[in-house]
Amino acid sequence: MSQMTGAEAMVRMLQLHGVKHIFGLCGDTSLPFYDALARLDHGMQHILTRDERSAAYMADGYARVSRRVGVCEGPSGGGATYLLPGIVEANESSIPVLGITTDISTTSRGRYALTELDQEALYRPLTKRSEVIDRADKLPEAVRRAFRAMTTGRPGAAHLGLPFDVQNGKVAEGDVWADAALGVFPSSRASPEKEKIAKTAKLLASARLPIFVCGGGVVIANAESELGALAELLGAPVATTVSGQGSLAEDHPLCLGVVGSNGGTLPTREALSQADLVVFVGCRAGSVTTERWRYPAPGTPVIHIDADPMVPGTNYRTEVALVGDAKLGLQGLLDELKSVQRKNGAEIVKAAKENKFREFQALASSNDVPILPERIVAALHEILPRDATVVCDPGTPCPYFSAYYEFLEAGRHFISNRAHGALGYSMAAGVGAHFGRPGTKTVSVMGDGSFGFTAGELETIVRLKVPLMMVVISNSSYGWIKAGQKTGFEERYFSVDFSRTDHARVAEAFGVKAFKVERPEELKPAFAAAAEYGGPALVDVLAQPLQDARAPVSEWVA
Ligand SMILES: Cc1ncc(C[n+]2csc(CCOP(=O)(O)OP(=O)(O)O)c2C)c(N)n1
Repeated sequence: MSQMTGAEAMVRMLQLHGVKHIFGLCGDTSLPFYDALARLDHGMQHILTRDERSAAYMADGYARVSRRVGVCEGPSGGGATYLLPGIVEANESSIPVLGITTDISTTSRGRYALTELDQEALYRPLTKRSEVIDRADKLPEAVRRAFRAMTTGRPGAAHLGLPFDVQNGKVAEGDVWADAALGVFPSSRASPEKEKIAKTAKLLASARLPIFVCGGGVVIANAESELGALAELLGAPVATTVSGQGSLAEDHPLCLGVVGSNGGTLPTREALSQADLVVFVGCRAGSVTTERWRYPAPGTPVIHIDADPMVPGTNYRTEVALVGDAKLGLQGLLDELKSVQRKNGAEIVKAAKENKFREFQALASSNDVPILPERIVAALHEILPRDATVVCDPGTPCPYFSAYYEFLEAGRHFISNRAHGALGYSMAAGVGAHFGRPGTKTVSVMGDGSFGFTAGELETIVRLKVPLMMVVISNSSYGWIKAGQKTGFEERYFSVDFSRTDHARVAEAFGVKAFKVERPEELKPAFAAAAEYGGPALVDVLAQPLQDARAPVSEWVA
C-alpha cells in the first residue's frame, strides 16, 4: 500500500475535514509540517501571525462567524504555552478550535531537550480532548477523534501534539479518510426528550409572562429562527447574555436586549424581574448574566435548555431540564404548542427600551471632551452597515456595545471573549472573523490596554491587506480596574494608570490608515472614512475615562 509522511497525512486530514485557513507561527519542531504545507496542493491558506496568542484568537473569531472548526498551530515550548489562552477561551465559549502544537521527537523525551514540556497534560484540563500523537500510523484516527470531540455535544476546543519524528513517520494512504461533516458545528444534533418538551409546553402556555434568557448557545446552534417563532407565538420577551446577542434581531418588538452586570441596565433588570417563568436557552446562568445569581431572583420557576447536561440545575432550581440541541428543543416546543394565548411581552419590552435609551440618547449627543463612550457607540451605529461584525475587548467596549449597540440582524454579529475576558482579543479575533466572512465589514473595538497586548499584529493585518476597521478607546488607564477602585475602594487608585500612546501614529508606522479624534464632531466623519477605506484603518479616540462614565455595569468584580 502506498504511504505518506505523518506531516503530509496531517495536511490531508485537515483538508478532508474542510479546513480552508490555518493561523499560526513557525518553529523548528514544525519544519516537516510546514514543508508538507509548502509541497502539497491542498487549497488551504496559511496565515502567518506575529504571536501564537493571536493565531488562536483568529481561529476563534473565524469559527464563530463561519460555523467551521478554526485551526491554529505553533511550535513546542513557547509556541505551545502562547497558543493556550485562545484555546481555553474557545473551549469555555463552546467554540471548536483545533490547536496543533508540534513537539520534540518522542525519542528525545526526558533528556532535557530544548522546549520539552508535557503538552498533553498542559492542554488536557482546558480542552474537550488533548492528545500527543505518539505514532505516525495513529495520526489519522487521532485527528478524526479531535474533530468529533470539537463539533458534537457541547462544542469546544481540542489539542493535537505532533512530535517531530511522527511528522517524518509513515502513514498508510488508505487510513487517511474523514467525515467532512465533522468540520462544521454543531455536527450531530440530539433532541431533548419528548415528554420533557410536552411538560415544558404546558408550563409555557400557563405562565403569565415567560421570558427567555439566551446565551451563546442559540447562535451556536443556529436556532435564531426557531427562537423567534416561539417567542412570537407566546408573545414572550427575549433577553440575552453578552454572548447571546444575535439570538433575535434587536429591533424585534420582543427583544429586550442584554441583561446582567456587564451591559444590563436597570430597566432591563426590572423587565426580567416581572417574569413568572424564566427559560434559559444555551446559557450557563453564570455570575455576570444573573448579577451574581440575584436576577432572576432565586425561587423564580426556571426551565433550562442546554446541550451540556451539567448546566441545568447548577445555579437555579429547575422545573424542567431539556438536555439537547437548542434548535431541536425549540422546534419541539413549537410543534407541541401550536396555538396559545399570547402574553403582553411586547409592551413590557417597549417600555423598558424607552427608559433605557432615553438616558443613553442624552449622553450620546453630548459635546463633552474627552468624548463620552455613549457618543462613540452611537456614531459607530450610524455609519456601519446592518450586517457588520463588531468584536469587542473587555473594558469600556464590552458593556457599552452590549447595552447600547443594536444589532439589527439575528446571527453572529457581535463577538466578545466572555469566558476569560483576556485583554488583547479583539484585533486578532477580528482578523479571523474577516477570513471567516470576508464579504462583510468587521470592526474591532479595544481599550488602549488591549491595544498594548496586540499591536504587533498590525503587521499581519497590513501584510495580508485585511480591511479591518479598528477603534481604540483611549483613556490612558486600565479603566475597568480603576472604576473598581473608585466604587469599591474609596478611590484609592493604585497602579492602574499608564501614559498616553499616540495609537494613530503607531498604526501609521505599520502602514495602517489612521485617524486621531479628540473632538466629538470629528468622530462620525473619521468613522465613516475608516469604514469606507478599502484597507486596514484605525481610529484612535480620546475618551472619557471609564471610572467617570455612566457605564452600564452593576458589578466591577464578576
Ligand atoms: C490578560 C488580562 N489581564 C488582566 C485583566 C483584568 N482587566 C480587566 S479589564 C482591565 C482594564 C482594561 O483596560 P483597557 O483595555 O485600557 O480598557 P478600559 O477599561 O480602560 O476601557 C483589566 C486590566 C484582563 N481582563 N486580562
